[in-house]
Amino acid sequence: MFNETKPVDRTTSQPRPAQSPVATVDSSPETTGVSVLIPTYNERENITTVVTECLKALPSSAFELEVIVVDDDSEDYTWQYPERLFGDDPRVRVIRRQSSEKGLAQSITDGFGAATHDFCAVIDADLQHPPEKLPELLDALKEGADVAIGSRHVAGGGIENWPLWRKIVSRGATTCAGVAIPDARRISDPMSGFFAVRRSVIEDVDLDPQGYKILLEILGKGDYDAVTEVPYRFRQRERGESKLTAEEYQNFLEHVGQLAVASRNLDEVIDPMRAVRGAEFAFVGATGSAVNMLVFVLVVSTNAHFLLAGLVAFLAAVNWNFAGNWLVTYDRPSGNLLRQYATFHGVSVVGFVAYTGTLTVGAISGLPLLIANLFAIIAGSGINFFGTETSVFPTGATREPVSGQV
Ligand SMILES: Nc1nc2c(ncn2[C@@H]2O[C@H](COP(=O)(O)OP(=O)(O)OP(=O)(O)O)[C@@H](O)[C@H]2O)c(=O)[nH]1
Ligand SMILES: [Mg+2]
Repeated sequence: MFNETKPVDRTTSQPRPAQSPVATVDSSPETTGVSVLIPTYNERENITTVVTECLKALPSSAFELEVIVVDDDSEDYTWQYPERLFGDDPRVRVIRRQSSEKGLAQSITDGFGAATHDFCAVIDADLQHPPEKLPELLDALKEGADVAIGSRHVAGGGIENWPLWRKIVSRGATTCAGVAIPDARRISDPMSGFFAVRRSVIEDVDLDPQGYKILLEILGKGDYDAVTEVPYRFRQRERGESKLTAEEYQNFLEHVGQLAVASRNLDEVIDPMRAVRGAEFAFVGATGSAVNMLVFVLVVSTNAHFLLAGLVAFLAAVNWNFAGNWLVTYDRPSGNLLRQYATFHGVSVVGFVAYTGTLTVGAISGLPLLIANLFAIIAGSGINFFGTETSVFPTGATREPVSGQV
């Protein structure tokens, strides 16, 4: 009965039935080559245990193993511990990333580049993922799966002691991922950080994730057919701090936005990152229009001329939009804030002309004032976005658009 799990096609993923310990022992003589990647950031208290557990779970009798710790230059010197404690064990390697681009998913992407085996497994350092389940993930690959996912949401899987809000957020994120990435829809736990993958799945793929969710990047862009899910229980973090900040939630939404474009091959026409900024700009703009409307109504209620009300409302919205775009759309870009503020106002003048022109034409042609004002906002913000992309936060457009992309 065991090992009956046949990899199924890409559109459906099947949970792998719970295996008795006996069944996971690979009886075939040859060993399985596997690279285990562990992303670390300030995991001094956990790193020794997790490396030890991985070495124990994948003995040399059955596995040709390398454990690669990918550390983002932890302040607590996490990267030094494996070097000191496992320095003479050729199976253990440390990559100390000292680039400005910190990030879990980016680290794993670099880890894939350094890995030498055909099977690559990814496991967190804080022991929330059970190293003893690694052989089952690899068995699933040996049985033909291209991607083997440790799942909390199939029979036998689960999450220990998570507060309700995290369960709700995680479910919401899973739904988001399913909406954005068609291939993730039939996978019960696309948000998993515990998985194994055949190198061929990512070989010719330009992995460029943002934030935490490297598996989503692979599901959205990878070249795979069969996915198998292996149940596991996500344990509570015992030691060390969580690195899951609010910024990671924004990273997640931006990443999913990019994958929504890329997984539909729209990245041939639009730069996914620009599409995401466009959506964020529209979101900020939408809140800005609410500010605009509010101020417009307030000023109009003082019997001021509608053009004056429009001017005051527009300036209020411009300032709101500047703050919102600086904070959200362009992620607090470096550069001279005053220059950015002034240029944003300059760009908004052109938008304002379009705004006023549209409002005037709308009012004169008898459109209800509020509708005319709405059209004016759309005309204005449409111009503002490209003006902002090109001259206010040019860094936002650092990603050189490939020819033919907008
Ligand atoms: N290299 C690298 N690793 C990271 C980074 N952020 C987190 N990690 C590691 O990624 C793994 C998952 O991070 P956690 O903070 O545990 O995230 P989480 O499991 O969702 O959150 P908790 O349940 O609170 O632990 C851990 O091994 C972290 O050390 C980073 O920026 N760079
Ligand atoms: Mg954790």
